[in-house]
Amino acid sequence: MAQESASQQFAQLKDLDALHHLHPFTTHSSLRSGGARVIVRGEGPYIYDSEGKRVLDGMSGLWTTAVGYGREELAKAAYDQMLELPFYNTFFRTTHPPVVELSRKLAEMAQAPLNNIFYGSSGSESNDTAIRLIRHYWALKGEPKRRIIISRKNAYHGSTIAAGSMGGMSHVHAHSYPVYDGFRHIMDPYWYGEGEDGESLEDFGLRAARVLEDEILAIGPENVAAFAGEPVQGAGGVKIAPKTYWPEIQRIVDKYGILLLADEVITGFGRMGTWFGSDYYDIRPDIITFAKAATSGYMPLSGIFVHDKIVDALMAHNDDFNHGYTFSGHPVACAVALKNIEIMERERLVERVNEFAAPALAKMLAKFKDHPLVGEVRSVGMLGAIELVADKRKRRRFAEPGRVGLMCRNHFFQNGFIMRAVYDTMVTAPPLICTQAHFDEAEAVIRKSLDQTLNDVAGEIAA
Ligand code: PXG
Repeated sequence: MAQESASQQFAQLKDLDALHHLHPFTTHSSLRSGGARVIVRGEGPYIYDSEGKRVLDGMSGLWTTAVGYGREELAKAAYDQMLELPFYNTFFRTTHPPVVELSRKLAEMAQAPLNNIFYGSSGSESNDTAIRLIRHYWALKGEPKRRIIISRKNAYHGSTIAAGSMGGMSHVHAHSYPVYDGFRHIMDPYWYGEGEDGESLEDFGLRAARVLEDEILAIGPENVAAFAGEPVQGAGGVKIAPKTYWPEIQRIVDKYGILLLADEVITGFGRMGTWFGSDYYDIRPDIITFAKAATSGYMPLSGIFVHDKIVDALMAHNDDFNHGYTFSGHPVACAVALKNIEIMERERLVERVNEFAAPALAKMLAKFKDHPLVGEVRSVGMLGAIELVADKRKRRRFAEPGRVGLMCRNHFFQNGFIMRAVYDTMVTAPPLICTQAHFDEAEAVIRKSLDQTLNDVAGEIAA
């Protein structure tokens, strides 16, 4: 009886959700007819829905819950800070202990010249801050013409007008009417999609990086402010650049003296087995943007690390940088970030990714490379992808991109493991705490779901 009324309540909740809640990146007409899945609880790497179904969360919420769900310590850190000082702003020469402590901690963790942090509450805000600061920097340096930021196709940098324009997703641009001026997009380092027949990964990496130089020369180096890129493209399909790519990008950026912005909203805070993806690739960004796993998502917090040379330019200029958010350096979010980093250090989660979890994920995914539906598997750190194709020998995709990915994603959820479909690329970013038992559980679901999908599309697969 009690159970029945709970399920009635959830049915009503779904109806109300469809009536009153506009979801991000969602086809609302379909939501109104089917309703959303109601997620009610999380514990460790698992989430639970309103039907009582337990699902292993292979997407960490959305590339976010590094330390997993249900951490009482994080709740306690928020609770204590809320009682002490739930909010005060950091404008007008005020500060508070959590923001100072977090800034000191982050400066210690980052590469040497990144000693200052500017805060926001989302990755999009951070990228907007970075865009404004980059342009302001060049104006302060007496080169105001340097305004253009070059980024990559299929990059995701957020949904605000500026961050969405810096991103390279055409379906986002299509809803910006028109794209905000001053951004150019070059090819992404996606060997599986863009590599030519017989082209090695290494050669392709160099070719993809050198497009940056061509673009700089075409625009005129005197007009270029920065290059922006995610160390690994996440929402674009976990596209992992060949090893030759980032060193060549660094060479080009240095040669033309433009700034390098590393968007580490996904790769920051341990996901690659290093604190930052920039450490993994040994690149030297002038700005790093971060969000998501800084708090494991328990509170919204984002920020940008700023190179000393940019800070020096601000210092030399006796005026405001006219930018900031009410919640820049929110005390509760900062307290939670500090505790989250403490947990990661105490449990050696970053080292653990390196020593155990990343190799375990890679090994598990590699078991699917001979599956008839799978064109490629790839992974780095705790980021992985499976390409679903119609003809694996010819790297031929399915007609109507995304249809098969969506079918597969639904099987995954039904079978108990969340992967996200980026068109027909299945991607995963599991919590950093996953054990071998979790990888085994994921493996069984992936096998079953790929077989079910293969069954659905059997007639479309090349023999
Ligand atoms: N940069 C990167 C690299 C991101 O992945 C953002 C910036 C923007 O962060 P906010 O906090 O403003 O959302 C992101 C966000 C997906 C998906 O479908 C990915 C993100 C957000 C929503 C959906 O994979 N990444």
